[in-house]
Amino acid sequence: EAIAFGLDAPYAVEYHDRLPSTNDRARELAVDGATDRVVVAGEQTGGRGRLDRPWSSPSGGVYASLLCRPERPPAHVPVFTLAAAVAVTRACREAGVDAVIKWPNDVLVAGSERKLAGVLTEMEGEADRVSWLIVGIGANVDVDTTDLPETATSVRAEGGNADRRRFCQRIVETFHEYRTDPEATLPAWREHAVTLGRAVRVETPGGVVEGEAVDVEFPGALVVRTADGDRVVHAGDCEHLRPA
Ligand code: BT5
Repeated sequence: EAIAFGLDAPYAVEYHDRLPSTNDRARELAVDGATDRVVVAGEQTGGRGRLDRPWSSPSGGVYASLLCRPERPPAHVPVFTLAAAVAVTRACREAGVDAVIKWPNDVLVAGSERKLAGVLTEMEGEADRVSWLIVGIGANVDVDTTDLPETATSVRAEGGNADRRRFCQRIVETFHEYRTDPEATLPAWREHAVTLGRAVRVETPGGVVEGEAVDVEFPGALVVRTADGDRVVHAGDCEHLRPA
């Protein structure tokens, strides 16, 4: 049985000590007609990343899925993913860790570029309107790095304040701020991004794009300056080719 997490947030919170995946639980709630919920778990047994990659979800991390029904067309959904990345980055910085965003949604530690957090967005939409949107956030907060992949780190390991409740609360508050004003997301995202100005290699569904990342465009596309001109990349896995 779910118990309240006690966040002071504009979303009803459902807390579970352990779930397979908070995104899957949020989807059940969405299908039942719910909205404005946050599902939080203490740990996950089947945490998912993008493209069905696994997400290590040991106890001590923050695993949260926000369910809402923004009055927007499905094409605008990427902006909510960027908003979640901004929210996590801010929470990390407030916890004392210098976090940056790698396009589109990886939150890394500045310098080492080890991964602190990721975002998995899922939705169902009609032609002109999102029916439901689930923004799932996994953040390594009070976690020992031995429980994480080699490329990962945690707020605790970086010397930050590992108060999970506060971290989660700040994520929800910031996400809500941009949910109600999605156009404000991009300036905030640019401010925190480490990808802009960098040489990148992006694996897109349509092939590899290499060049300099020059900007991000609404609702979240990366503009890459290639030898053959500017390419607008809507989705893909991005790799920074050289250290900053
Ligand atoms: C992501 O995928 O970064 C999105 C992760 C979203 C997880 C949240 S937790 C709450 C909600 N419920 C879910 O089931 N999911 C969401 P992607 O960009 O595909 O990155 C996945 C890759 O990151 C993996 O292939 C690993 O290399 C690495 N990885 C796995 N677990 C990690 C962790 N805890 N910290 C850092 N990196 C990790």
